[in-house]
Amino acid sequence: MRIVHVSDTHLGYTAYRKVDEESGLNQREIDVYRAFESFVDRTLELRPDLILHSGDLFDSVRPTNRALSFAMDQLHRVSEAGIPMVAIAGNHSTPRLRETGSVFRLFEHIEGIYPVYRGRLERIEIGEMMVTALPHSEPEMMQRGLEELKPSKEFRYNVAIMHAGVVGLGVFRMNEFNERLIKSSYLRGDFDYIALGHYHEQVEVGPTACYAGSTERFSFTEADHEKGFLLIDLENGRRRFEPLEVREMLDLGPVDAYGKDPVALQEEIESVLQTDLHDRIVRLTVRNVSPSTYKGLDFNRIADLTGEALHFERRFEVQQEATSAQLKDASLTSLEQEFRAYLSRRPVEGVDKDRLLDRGLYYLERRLEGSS
Ligand SMILES: [Mn+2]
Repeated sequence: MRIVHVSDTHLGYTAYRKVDEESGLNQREIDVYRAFESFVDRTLELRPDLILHSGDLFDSVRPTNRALSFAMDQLHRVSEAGIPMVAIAGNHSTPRLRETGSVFRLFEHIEGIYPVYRGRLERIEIGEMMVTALPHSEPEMMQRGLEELKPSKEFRYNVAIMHAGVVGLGVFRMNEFNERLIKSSYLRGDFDYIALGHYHEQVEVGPTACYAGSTERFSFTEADHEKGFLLIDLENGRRRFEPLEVREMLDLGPVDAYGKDPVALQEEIESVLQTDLHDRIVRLTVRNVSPSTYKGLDFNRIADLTGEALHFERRFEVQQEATSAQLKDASLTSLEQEFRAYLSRRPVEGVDKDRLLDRGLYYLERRLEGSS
């Protein structure tokens, strides 16, 4: 009995300005589709008995028609090959408001595809195997699901599938608004396998529990990750990582500018950029830059040197008197953190600050869901 475990495919994701010349579409959107298609190609060769997709199939609650029809085509390929697939909803594909409805409903009409998206634990029997699936759910339903999570003695094989961060000896989370976190003690060793989704790096987190990681790189924190999916043999517990070829991402630096004049710093930056950047996604971080050194840098030259990259962003941390602030291309750690920090600095009169924080986060989350 062999299963393929894949996760966090984020179909419909777009980033940067580069457009694919052939299709006229955003290059990263195409990259993400290609990674998924290669996963399906490879899986059809491997012919496992079951595919588990542990969440965030789509990047947003309301995928575009293009992302949706792409997913439909690929799931039909899987269905026609006669390989059953259980796919659970993750936090990126679960509407906060029930009435929004889930796009996963459409997959119920594809033979052999079992979408799990109703915000509660469900059990699916596939031959000799029981799949216990816990999709992204409201916290109390998540908790209830965790308490009901046990293998069934009546089945020869028992696997579980969940979408959440895990906290225990290690912490595996994405720091997103609506993520759910579960204690590692719930990752019972008496399941033959527990397929986890949400955390984007492939990692083992329990005796039989693994994150498959995402199929593409979605942020610079993933620059060094290998991307792919897992093949698990339930007879002997062996797991094999199947890599997917995806676009390279380079997180260069940090270069420390402390005490350097513009000429010296420029030289060091240029030497760091002496690497193959062609078609890659590149970021350069330079720390402790004084305002006068910053003004003396040759940014046109830096732009020339990085012109071949698919995307280049520079993160210069320029010192301002006692503090240091980021200039240009500063990416917010997370909107939530920004908002929390902002509120904590502001005096608020007449309303309860915690309530205000709650409401603010609620609206931010809804806004994020509305965007695609
Ligand atoms: Mn997720």
